[in-house]
Amino acid sequence: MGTLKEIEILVPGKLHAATLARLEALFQVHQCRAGFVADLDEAVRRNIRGIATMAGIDRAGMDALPALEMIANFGVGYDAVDIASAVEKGLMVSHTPNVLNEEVADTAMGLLINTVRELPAAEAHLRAGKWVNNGPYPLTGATLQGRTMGIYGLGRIGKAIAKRALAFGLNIAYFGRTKQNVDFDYYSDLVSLARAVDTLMIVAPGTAETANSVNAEVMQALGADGVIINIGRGSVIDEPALIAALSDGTIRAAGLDVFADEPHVPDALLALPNAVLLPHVGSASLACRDAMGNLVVDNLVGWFEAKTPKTPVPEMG
Ligand code: 8YV
Repeated sequence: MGTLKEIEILVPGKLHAATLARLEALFQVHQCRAGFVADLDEAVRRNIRGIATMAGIDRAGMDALPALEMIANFGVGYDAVDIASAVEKGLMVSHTPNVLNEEVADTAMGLLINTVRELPAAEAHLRAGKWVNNGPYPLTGATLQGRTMGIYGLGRIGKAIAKRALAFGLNIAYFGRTKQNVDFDYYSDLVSLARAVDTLMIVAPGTAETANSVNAEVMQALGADGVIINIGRGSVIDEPALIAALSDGTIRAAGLDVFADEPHVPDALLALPNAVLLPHVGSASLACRDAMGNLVVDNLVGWFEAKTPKTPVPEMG
């Protein structure tokens, strides 16, 4: 076995700067635009054994790299990696669970409070001079108090959100594939969960199973005081149905950190006063991204030194 410095790693698209620096110190690193792996010179492509990526990789990208062994995904969600192709090709895939749980849960609660108590709009009122000229910001129609939060996806991040929501005095219920050994009420389908709660916290990953699962029926079931928060993946929500539900009062408000076609946010959503919109910042603190990036590098080192990455994705068995 050679040294790590002989191993060639490809970074398609942007990567957190500290992560790139650590990778460059350890490996031979090549970079290309996201989605343009096949455009690299054959002489470069044939020696690439690992990938570190925030942007993901598709089948064509994998096919263009004949010596590829490992894909280290920057992020707990790895929907941008074509996992079926990776499994079929016998590639190792890792992700970055746990190190972002608390940061994302903090963001989720901040987004919930901003949405329910209209804090961004209240600040805009102050900055526009309206407090002085027109008087106080109107009382908010909604309160956090007395709410029941239905968590869609009670995994590691969902549980960190639940812990915080309990401290705020909220009741909690959840929906997921399996009933867990927790004290919260379980619902085996999303519509029943939505009927039982007034606040839907989406933490679900972007998979074929979850795609558009928060649809018009779920929004109807949530009801007129309903609030939807999405910190998981944009694909989980039927976005046109959400726009309609926010426009006609089927639900009260939504707080979104993720969107169907990032970084593009539909004009109809931008125009809605009852939508609080964030540019996918759930884990976006320097400290959290440093921790995620270190795990990306540790996974690559673990694979190339001992075939034991720290955090392989569940599909690796
Ligand atoms: C990152 C995320 O923004 O971990 C995830 O799944 O969505 C975020 O923490 C993303 O992975 C960066 O590429």
